[in-house]
Amino acid sequence: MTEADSVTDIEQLIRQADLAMYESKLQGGNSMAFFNPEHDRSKRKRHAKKRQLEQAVSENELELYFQPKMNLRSNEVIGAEALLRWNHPDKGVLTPEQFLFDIETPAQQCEIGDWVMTQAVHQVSEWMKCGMDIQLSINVSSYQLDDFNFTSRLRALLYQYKVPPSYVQIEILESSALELVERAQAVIERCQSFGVSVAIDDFGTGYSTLSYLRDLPADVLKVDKSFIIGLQKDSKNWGLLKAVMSLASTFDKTVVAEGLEDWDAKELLLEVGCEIAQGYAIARPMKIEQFNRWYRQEQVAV
Ligand code: G
Ligand code: MN
Repeated sequence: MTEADSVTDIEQLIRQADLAMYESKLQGGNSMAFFNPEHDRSKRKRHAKKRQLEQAVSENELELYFQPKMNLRSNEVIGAEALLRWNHPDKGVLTPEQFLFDIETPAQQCEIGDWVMTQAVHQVSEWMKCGMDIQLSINVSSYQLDDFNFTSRLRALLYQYKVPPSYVQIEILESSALELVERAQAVIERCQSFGVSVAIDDFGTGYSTLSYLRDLPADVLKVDKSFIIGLQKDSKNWGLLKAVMSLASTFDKTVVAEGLEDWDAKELLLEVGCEIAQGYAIARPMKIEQFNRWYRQEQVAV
């Protein structure tokens, strides 16, 4: 062991003893506490992740991708969904599933959600300036649903960027809507009161009961991709989709099929009356420049 090593070791020991003392004080003092290396490691890891994500925002590493939604009967592009990506300096392009679960504080979750919403509304206003009338869907997390400022913030953004509310749709995961039924109900009603429509995302995966379908006043059901991928080979999913279409018609909701990966499923969707779809067969989520090029080509083709 070198002299430098032993100095570090002593400093480390003092730091660890200090942490244990702090822990004991947290317990009200006059108690014993031991330094726990496992807790220390996971705490450091959490801090590192939090810092990395703060850096991602400040270094402009977050980016929105855009995936179109299409009417399969008319071949018209009827809107798009904004999808968050993190251009991670070491790990490449990450999807929200790969990093949002790591964020533990509701405040940081809301901060990212707010960044997405601001960029999305701004993008709609940019499209409007060049004559592209595209309704954009924005994913909203359960943390945002639980934030009492959410709807007024959305309204303020629409006002700031002069975007008509009908050009924006929010998507709430079925699982978050079920977790916070009353909040979801309030947010949906509030959004609709000023003209923003609401979709229930990943529909069919959140153990939804029929009473929620009746009580949640959403405009759109986005049937989860697990029911649509390989539809042409799966009669059970086909049966479920038919049942969803019939329920949707009873409750006056529009259905969007997500995960259309294969054009072979198109006729089946149209046969049950599901006209709107999103998925790799139409286009993958694209960076803004690519999306704009794609959209212009589609306009020429229609
Ligand atoms: O849950 P939500 O609908 O927001 O999920 C959208 C995600 O699904 C995006 O990350 C997008 O990349 C992915 N996605 C979009 N279209 C398809 C598709 O056709 N197949 C599959 N497997 N994933 C898709
Ligand atoms: Mn979505």
